[in-house]
Amino acid sequence: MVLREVVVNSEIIEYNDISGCYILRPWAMEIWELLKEFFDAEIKKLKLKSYYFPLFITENVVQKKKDHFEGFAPEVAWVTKTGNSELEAPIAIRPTSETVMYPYFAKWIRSHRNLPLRCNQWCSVVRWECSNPIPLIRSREFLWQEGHTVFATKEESDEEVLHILELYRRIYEEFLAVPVSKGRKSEVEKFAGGLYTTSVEAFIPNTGRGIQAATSNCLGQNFAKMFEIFFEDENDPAQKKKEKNKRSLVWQNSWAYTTRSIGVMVMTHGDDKGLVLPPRVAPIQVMVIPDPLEDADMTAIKEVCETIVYTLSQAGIRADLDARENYTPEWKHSHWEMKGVPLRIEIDVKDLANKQVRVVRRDNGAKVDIPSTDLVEHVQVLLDRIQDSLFETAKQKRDACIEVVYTWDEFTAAVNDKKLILAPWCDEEEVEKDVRARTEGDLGSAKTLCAPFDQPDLVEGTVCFASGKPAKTWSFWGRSY
Ligand code: 87F
Repeated sequence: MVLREVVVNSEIIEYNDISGCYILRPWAMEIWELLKEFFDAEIKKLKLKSYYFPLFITENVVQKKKDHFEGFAPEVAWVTKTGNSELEAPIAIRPTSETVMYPYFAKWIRSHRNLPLRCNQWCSVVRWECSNPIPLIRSREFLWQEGHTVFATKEESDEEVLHILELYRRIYEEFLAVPVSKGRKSEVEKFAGGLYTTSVEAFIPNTGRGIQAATSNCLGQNFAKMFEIFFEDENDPAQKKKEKNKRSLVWQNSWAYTTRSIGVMVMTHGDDKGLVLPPRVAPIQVMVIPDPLEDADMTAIKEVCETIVYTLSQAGIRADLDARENYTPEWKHSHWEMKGVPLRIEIDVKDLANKQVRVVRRDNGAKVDIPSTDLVEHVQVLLDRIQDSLFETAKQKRDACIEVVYTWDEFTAAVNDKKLILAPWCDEEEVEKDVRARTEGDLGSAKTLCAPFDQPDLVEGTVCFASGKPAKTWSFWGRSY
């Protein structure tokens, strides 16, 4: 089933009358909240504090910081009117919050005692994309967390970039069961305002496209210069003596992941029956469905079902009962399959008599009868197995798409084959631009995804597949979302 159908049929989203805008239904919001619970707890260990900055940006800030918005300008949405009157100056809706936050960072930071400053906010942002919208993957408004941190030294900043990137890897691999590669973005693909950008990159075998799953940027001191964010440095002897104009520029990071993560998970695991949810992010992990055969003692069956849900819930498993009488068990089976619930428990009179239940896995359809007495243990084991198996399967499929190429001909053939390409290259901006131009077509052009941190050996004398110059790094290439 294609993404557009799965997300609607499984009640993840509903389409809205504005193109590129979607209603996130509880099935999406509960997944988002589970991810948020993990991520928030982790960043609080890193002493991140919650903030909320306004949605609106004044025009003069946008104008003043043109360089930062350059290239992004066509995507910025503006409010120009209230009621019937035109605003004196239009107000932008945040596409990201650097320009909203950093003037206040400049105000709040005076000395080394104000550092580090660590700020995170959960909010939505608006980017008025004109290319074809895709639910959760490319929408005009989306939810994210944006972390913005300020340090006295580059070392602290570098260390945090990688720590956050590892949290993003865990969100994808340990929660969403989606394999990702950590790496560094090329000069063309990095956040232009920053020093360097790291990312986790996923790949969708069915469509043969790479997708940026989250980014963690080291901004260096570029924004500090633009927004005049200085501090008095105790380690600088000149500053200790309070000499004028001897303040230091701060070092900054910014990082984000978005509701796109849910879209990547849906595309990775979905099948012909609909959504397949990894247990760790499934709002309901086990759905109990009574099977009322003729003449069955429904009261007894229901009681057992309720006890099961209670017992599983007490053990910390997210379980629920579908006791609706106006739907058949068959209808319920396909409904909860469509919604991707990892395990279904079926109970009929025979099971009741045998003191057992039938457990059915969503991911592979396997059915097992389990004695009611050791249910919790069995369910726990099954949920863990499903989680692992979804990741392993996705990883095998992704790895099967990786193609190592050395020459331009191999490269273009692999692009046409929708591969995730790993190629030696010279790491030059002009060469990447040239590759883009030469591969431009209806499906878009080939770009770098990242230079993976996990580098194969680069044998002395290896040349760039595109320019023939000495290769400096291995890089992932492919068409992307
Ligand atoms: C669209 C319109 C205006 C992306 C935009 O990576 C500005 C922008 O700055 C823009 N689209 N960006 C880059 C965002 C960079 C940065 N922001 C904070 C991140 C992480 C979170």
